[in-house]
Amino acid sequence: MSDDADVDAEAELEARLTEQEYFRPPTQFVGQANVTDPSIHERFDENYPKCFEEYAELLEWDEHWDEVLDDSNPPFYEWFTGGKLNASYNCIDRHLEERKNQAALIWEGTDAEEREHITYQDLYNRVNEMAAVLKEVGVEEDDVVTCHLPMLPSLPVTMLSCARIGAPHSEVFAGFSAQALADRIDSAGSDVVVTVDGYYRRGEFLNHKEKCDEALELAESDPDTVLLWTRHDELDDDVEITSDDPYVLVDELLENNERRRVEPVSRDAEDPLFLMYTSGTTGQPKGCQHRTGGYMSYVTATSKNVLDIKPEDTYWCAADIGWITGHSYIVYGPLSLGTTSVMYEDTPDHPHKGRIWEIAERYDVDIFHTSPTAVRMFMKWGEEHVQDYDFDFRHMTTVGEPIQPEAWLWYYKYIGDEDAVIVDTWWQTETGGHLITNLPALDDMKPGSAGKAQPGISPAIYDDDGEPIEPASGQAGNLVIEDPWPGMLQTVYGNDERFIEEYWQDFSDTDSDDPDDWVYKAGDGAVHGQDDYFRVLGRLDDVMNVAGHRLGTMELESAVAEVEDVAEAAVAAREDAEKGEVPDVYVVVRDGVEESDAVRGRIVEAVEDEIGKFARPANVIFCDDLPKTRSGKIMRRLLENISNDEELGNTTTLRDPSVPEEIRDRMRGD
Ligand code: 6R9
Repeated sequence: MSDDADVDAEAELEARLTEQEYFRPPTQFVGQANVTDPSIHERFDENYPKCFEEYAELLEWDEHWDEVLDDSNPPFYEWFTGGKLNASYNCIDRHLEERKNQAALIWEGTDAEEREHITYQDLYNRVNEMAAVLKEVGVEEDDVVTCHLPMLPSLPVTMLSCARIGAPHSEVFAGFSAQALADRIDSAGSDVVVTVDGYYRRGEFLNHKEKCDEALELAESDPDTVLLWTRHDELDDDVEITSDDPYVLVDELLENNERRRVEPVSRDAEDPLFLMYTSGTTGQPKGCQHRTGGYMSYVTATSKNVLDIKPEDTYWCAADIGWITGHSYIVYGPLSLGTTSVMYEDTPDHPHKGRIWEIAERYDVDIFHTSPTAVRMFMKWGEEHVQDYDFDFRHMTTVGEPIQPEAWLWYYKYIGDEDAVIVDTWWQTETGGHLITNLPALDDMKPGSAGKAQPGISPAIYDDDGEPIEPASGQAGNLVIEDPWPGMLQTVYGNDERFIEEYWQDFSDTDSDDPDDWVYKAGDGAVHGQDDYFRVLGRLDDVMNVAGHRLGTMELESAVAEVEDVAEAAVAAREDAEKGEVPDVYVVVRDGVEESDAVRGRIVEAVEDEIGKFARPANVIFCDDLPKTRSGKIMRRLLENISNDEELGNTTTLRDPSVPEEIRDRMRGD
């Protein structure tokens, strides 16, 4: 083709893509998909909640359940009661007969030459040995083990070892700071913590143990043991263990336990599998507690139905296991189906901007899962970084935030080559697995829309007074889920009251024992369209979504308040072309403190220390006063208007209506 023809083809395609609202899944995809029968929705609706037995039947149970759903004490629903199973057995042991020599995990390190193909047999050996190590240091069934591990094989190995002995894990994303780790160790009451000496970021070795050292100082509790994995064969030269540390080298203990076998503990379906802390609207992060039976059933089924995973596939979810996406869709769902799951240690631009596609080509990846933030970044880097690599995805997905149609189209065209199916998956840490997303062979793709409800899932839109808005009305409102589902969180760890307050109280009759009176609040705004597709608009509460990571305004504000120079502070989300949202901090300094870059620096540092570098404020804006109501509540919505250069909303309820304009003037004058 000549250059001119290229340009014409491109223009024609762009025009078609812009005019077209729906995209058909490719025929060859439909022909091979795991779910092809459109009656699945009806079948599930008619048989709720028994329909979910189909999901549980994808697992091997030690004992069959008595009842699918016990809803006698809402919102403390119980799933597959009386059933018994082990998650590590389901992810490993049951596959050995058929595929012990197939890779369960393919790990690629910072350096492309450093790779591991961990077969199901290897994974079995490693998990048994690590389970023996956990037992050796005194971990017992139901003890919560806090992990602070990056994208190394030791992370899934540790999680599955915990699951094997029935000790819930609580993995804290490696990017979280020492303070955040300390808070989570305290909240979970962990006696045993698992970390690693270091890992690589953009090719540089990061001393990761340091964060744990500091966390131990900051924590109120006093863990007995810290199990320390090593990134290389031995402890890195720059990392030290002093004699009074609670650190023990995992490798040394593994040596004592070579070839040890640990029987998987038979867990009640309702026994917790793990905790995952997530940001809420108030106070400290909440430990979302996930059960074994319902969670495993739900993530296995959605991995099969939505991600269309087959055991012979090579599947790559390019997320971090430290977040729920990685738990559900790198580790538990894919391994439960016996597929090959890819992990990569470093960033997408290391050592060049084509690294992701190079990996996709090398392992012949079939299914690729990423976030809209990553898609926007790839788009900004340009398609020239993609085109040199020969890969062919059958199926692609996005998760974590709404995807703009332009980004979707770019992804479809340049990554999917217009012949892959794409699903946009809406769900949350709390929901365990996908709730709103199309079944890829059944529904047309619609850029910017998450699609239909999953079978048996009942999303609805309610107005602010708690009244249901008519289905498919196209009117925006609060996204709620009316009926319970197996992947839902059990509670907030150790705090049932907070569980009710955060998720149920607003739209439920909390005095009632009738499950119909209980409705789960997602905290997102959404629209239910005539085509039965849901478009998710974003958080309605004080939670922002920075590059797909959830951050509570309150957490950010309390980090800023730690800085002595600060009298008062409020945080607002600024829209950002790449990260979706970024935090702007509005600060009133104490009397006598000079507004300076030094103060700005201390504020940024405080946020990095308290939460992590990924939460770094985009701007620190000094002001004389914050916009407040007469009762003294900070009106963050107005600050958001200022950050995004929008019209100021109603200011008449302010104690001093001139404040927002003053802030705006000062910003413009700066
Ligand atoms: C899985 C995960 C949950 C919040 C959620 C919503 C946003 C997630 C989305 C989406 C639009 C999608 N979100 N998926 N918004 N479209 N497909 O991301 O969990 O970290 O708990 O975040 O993310 O606001 O409420 P989590």
